[in-house]
Amino acid sequence: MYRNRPPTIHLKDYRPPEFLIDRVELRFELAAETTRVEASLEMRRNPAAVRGDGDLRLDGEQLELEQVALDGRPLPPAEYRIEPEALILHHVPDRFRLETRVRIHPQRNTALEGLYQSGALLCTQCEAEGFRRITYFLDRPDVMARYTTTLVADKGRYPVLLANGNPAGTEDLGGGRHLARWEDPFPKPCYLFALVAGDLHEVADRFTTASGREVALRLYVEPENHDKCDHAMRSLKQAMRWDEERYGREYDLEVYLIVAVSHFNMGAMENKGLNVFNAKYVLARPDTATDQDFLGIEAVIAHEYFHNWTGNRITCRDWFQLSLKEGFTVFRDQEFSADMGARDVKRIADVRTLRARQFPEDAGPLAHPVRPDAYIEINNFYTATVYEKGAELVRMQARLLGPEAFRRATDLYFARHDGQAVTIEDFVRCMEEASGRDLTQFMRWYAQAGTPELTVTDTWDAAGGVYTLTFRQRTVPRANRASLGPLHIPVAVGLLDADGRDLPLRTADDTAEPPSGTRLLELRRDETSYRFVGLRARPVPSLLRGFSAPVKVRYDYSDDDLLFLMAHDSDGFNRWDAAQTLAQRLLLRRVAEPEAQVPAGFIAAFRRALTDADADPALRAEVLTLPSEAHLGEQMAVVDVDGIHRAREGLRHAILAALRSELRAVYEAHRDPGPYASTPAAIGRRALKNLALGYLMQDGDQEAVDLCAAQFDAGANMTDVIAALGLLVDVGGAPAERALDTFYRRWAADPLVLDKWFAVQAASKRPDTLARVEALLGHEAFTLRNPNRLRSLVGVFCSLNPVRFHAADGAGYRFLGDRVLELDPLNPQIASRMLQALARWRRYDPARQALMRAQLERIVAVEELSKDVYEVASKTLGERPA
Ligand code: B3K
Ligand code: ZN
Repeated sequence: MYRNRPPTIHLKDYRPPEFLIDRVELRFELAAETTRVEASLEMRRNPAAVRGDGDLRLDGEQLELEQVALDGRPLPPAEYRIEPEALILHHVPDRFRLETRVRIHPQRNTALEGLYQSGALLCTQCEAEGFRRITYFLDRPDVMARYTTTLVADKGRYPVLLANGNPAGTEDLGGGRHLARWEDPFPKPCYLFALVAGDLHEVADRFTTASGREVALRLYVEPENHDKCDHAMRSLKQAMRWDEERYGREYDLEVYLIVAVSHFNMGAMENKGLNVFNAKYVLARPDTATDQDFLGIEAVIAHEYFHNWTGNRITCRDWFQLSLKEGFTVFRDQEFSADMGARDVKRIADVRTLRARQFPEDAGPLAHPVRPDAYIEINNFYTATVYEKGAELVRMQARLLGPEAFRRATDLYFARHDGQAVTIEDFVRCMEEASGRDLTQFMRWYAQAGTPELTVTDTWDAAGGVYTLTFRQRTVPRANRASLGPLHIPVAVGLLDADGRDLPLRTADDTAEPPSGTRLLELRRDETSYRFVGLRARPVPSLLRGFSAPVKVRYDYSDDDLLFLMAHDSDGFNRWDAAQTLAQRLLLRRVAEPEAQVPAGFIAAFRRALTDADADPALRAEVLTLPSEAHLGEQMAVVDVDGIHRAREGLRHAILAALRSELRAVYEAHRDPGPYASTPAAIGRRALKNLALGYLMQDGDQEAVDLCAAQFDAGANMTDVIAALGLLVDVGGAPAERALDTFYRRWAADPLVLDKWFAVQAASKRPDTLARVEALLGHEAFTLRNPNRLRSLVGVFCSLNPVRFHAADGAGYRFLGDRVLELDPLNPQIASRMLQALARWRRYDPARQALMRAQLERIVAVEELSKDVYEVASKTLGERPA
């Protein structure tokens, strides 16, 4: 598992597998300490592959081989070789049955990959390459087989035994042991294998598919969580219906199972018929989960469900194609959430995430194309680029094709590739064939890293009534690659008249009168100009409506233009974006000149947005949220950590000073006395109310603290409680300590709620936050072995608290370095994630750079480093091309 200077895997080296596996029979004798795994594989030579040396090389890691037999004949050791990561058989026939028996140790598995123990449960995580920790296999996604799984276990400890597919019988074996058999009729790659064993509470429901088939839905949770499943189950049924209506996709097995586990490296996993979830994305009750938790559950439940077609029925040929399933499935879940909730708010949230996580990634040492062409450890490539930028690429194609052609294209994709392991080209070819469009140039988006910059200039010819927009695109190539040339970029544009109304966008070439509103321009060259004719006065352009492409737009808006767009743009996304640009501009100005005045126009616009009772509260809250410190830092050549913090806090003070009574009125007007509902309207009201409370708490005066403490004490729902707690903690003192204490005593037994208790302390603006975080490492409820707990404390501090993490003395960096080295031998995936908080080290002042670099060098010097951490540390230092 540990090695220095591990090899790089390249896309160009892809070869079809020499052997195929048609059928897999697995038998597990499950126990936490030692589990025995028997595998019987029906194998044959792949007629489509080039014949190699005749050897069969099976992947396997940390397996104790007890026996290997070929067509029933046990092999003597001379006929095979065991390497640390492989079992090699010499001279196998063209068709044969291979049987192996191995021992594995779930309880000792702290990496949470393969078969592991979570609490009293046994469960698996195989994507990307965890199956090789369960049995010897061809662990690659283009080997698809039919599986039968038999689970044998102690009946008392493991009454529930689950695996992929349909249930195929149970047996009592006597002596307190029992057996369950599962059969999956659909061929699948081994990364979709799963099993779960434990004492679980079952929540059952049913779903009738569009064609009338009955599907049993079951959610499995630890018994104490039996009353936190309603929202997840409702979300699942909505997702199933939506996929039928929007994509014509029906579910295909008799049962759909979801298990919630407490120890999980990421959000959830789409194993065929048996999703395994981080409990965080299943369990919700109004008093334990926030609005954001409710929305996250809806999105992740849907995402994993949608994978059944985009990922499972049609899978990836190799791991370089990861975005084939992830980009498309994220696009699908984003659209689902937009349909279930508030479309503009959802788009704003998604773009916020893209700008906050993907843009920096794409500009830093770990930048890679949506389809990477090289990796050391594939687990490092489950990134914002592959997921979120990948989703934007599918969104652009959907937009270029239009809804009807896009539906024809996805229908074609499902019909043509069902049961196959395919590539991104296969997907895009379906887009082309169904629409007759040529997407050759569009394919560059998948191959080129870096965020394109679009510089826009305009001219106005008053005499001729002609307005010309000129677009210049530029992508700074990343990761030592040459530029691939200009991209095909869809840019949705509107033109506003002096009253803020949309004008028709007519060019001299148009034969028919174009409608007023948005026009989709398609840029294909380095520079493109559009001449809009028949205008009476110079319009104000509304550029990149709905964020129609993942690019940065540079256009020299005046402050007045931005105020105008904020007030009038018919595109909700661009109204918000104008406000963000304006606030960003003002904040950056105040970083340079701390005494700069806040323009009256800005305060007036904020007042209007705050008090505009006709506007959607959720959108008002978005508009009034200032850009984050991290986002502001990304806009600077050298990140001024303290200057940004001061400027942002200063502007918040100024807003409070100018709008105190309005904020108070908005707070009062949006208090919701009724019972909790997770509807978009109710969520929006709470967002606006808590935003107002945040501003009111900005100078920590007694009246505000009392108001906040009262909201905390009222305990109406977790959204309101945690918002109040976070604000109290930022102000500090006795009210904060009292609230923290109350919260802890109330929720000590609920791990997901306790995570929030750790997180609010790690996120605190207070100067002594690192000391507190360090003390919390020793808290009885803290453990490095639970990824959620670790993310709540260490992750939140290092990634979401820039002013404290980047303290000038380097204490934050040392803290992170210590945690990464402590964690790497236990759980390399999480250690590597944490380390990415240092990715942007070159953007800071020389003193901070030196301190961050010292931590990276200290890490990369360690002999026995995981591939995961080695890859991130060495690339971040620039020792290897990304
Ligand atoms: N496919 C999984 C992610 C697996 C991550 C492996 N390191 C969850 C998802 O995207 O749905
Ligand atoms: Zn996914």
